[in-house]
Amino acid sequence: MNTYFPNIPSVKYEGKDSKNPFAFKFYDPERVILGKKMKEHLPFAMAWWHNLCAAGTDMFGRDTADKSFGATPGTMEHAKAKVDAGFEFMQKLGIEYFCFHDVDLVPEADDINETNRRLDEISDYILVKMKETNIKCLWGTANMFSNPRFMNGAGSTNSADVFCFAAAQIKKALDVSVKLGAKGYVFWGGREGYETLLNTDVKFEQENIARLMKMAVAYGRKIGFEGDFYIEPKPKEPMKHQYDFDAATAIGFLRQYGLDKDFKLNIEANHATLAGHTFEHELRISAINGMLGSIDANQGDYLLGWDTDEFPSDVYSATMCMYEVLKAGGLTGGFNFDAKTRRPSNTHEDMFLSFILGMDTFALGLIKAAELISDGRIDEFVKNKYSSFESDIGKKILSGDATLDELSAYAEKSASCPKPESGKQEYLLSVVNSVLFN
Ligand code: XUL
Ligand code: CO
Repeated sequence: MNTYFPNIPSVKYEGKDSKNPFAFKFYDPERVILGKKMKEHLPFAMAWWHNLCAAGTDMFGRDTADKSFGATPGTMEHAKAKVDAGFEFMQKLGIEYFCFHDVDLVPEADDINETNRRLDEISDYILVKMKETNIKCLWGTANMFSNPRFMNGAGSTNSADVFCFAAAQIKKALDVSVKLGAKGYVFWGGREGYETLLNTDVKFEQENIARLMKMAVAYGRKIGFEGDFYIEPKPKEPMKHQYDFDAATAIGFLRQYGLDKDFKLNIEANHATLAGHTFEHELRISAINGMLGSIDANQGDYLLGWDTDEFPSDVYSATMCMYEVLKAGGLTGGFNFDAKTRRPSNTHEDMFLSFILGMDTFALGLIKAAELISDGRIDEFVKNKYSSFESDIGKKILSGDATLDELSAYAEKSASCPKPESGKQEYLLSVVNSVLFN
């Protein structure tokens, strides 16, 4: 320890009055909420790519941060330095999981055989660290969007050769994920979509994506992967239209191609808002379909409108998220901070301060969501709202025995037009405020 971040102590819970920037104000891992420890409610994960690889490059400017960790980028020494720095980072914050793309771990070589050899070497190295620290892998994935070969898509490509390269990358990423004991395997279809329908056979592309996913499931199960496969919906960016537009679209796709037993969804907050939904909407749609698997915890910016991948600071949104998660009985996956420090927040200290912000925000969200549930006024309102279906004609409708003739006769007999009751949105919002700021 203390090799890469010598000036940063292990981060501990000090309570809300603490002014220590390197302390948690709300995340108290051992605190029990609704019968479970906070750290069990919130299995946090570090995203290898943002935290250990991305150094601030954006569309208009180069790196602002130093992520060399004392080694020359593009070498295996650098890949190993990132492992060492990453494990020191996670240990100091008490983060128990990480997520990775294949090419986050090692520099990609021109020859796929060499890339795979490097992946073997680095995963051996990571495995030793995992055993020493008890840090685990939440999920792995293959980056099938950065390399120019995927410019026309991976599963959706027009080239059978490129399709085979995508298959090869998935096979290796699954091998590494299984070797590291990952709980999940993610498909985020960054290039699975189109810029114009004029050059695109949508049906062909979607069928081929499904074929690739089926092969991945068959291979994964063959090598002993027992976890969940995930689709991570996103409506656009980099493509104009991406096929996994939102939770409902992805669920429809999975059911259409018989993939729904092996897949769940990985819901990312910023992707939800890009799709014109709230984070909680995407979580609710996933949960009611039995497909809420994991979360990419971040937030966007309504003024910028693109995928800014900011660390979560919005307690209101985190509360609504945790309300959905608690109601769904928790996640099988975890909370991966798919988030990056702002470009001018370019120091190693900023990496820690960002995670402290994100972890405290979700801790507050958990505390407040549990209070909302214990308060009971929202649940009570919703239950009463639908109470007309608990007896008489409503009960009959739910039983599935009612016919249109019968219901029409019922309405004709009542004759006078029914008066709907208030939805009381403003009252419910004031309940939320009173719990948030009690
Ligand atoms: C991109 C994104 C990805 C996925 C994994 O918007 O969220 O980092 O989480 O490929
Ligand atoms: Co993501």
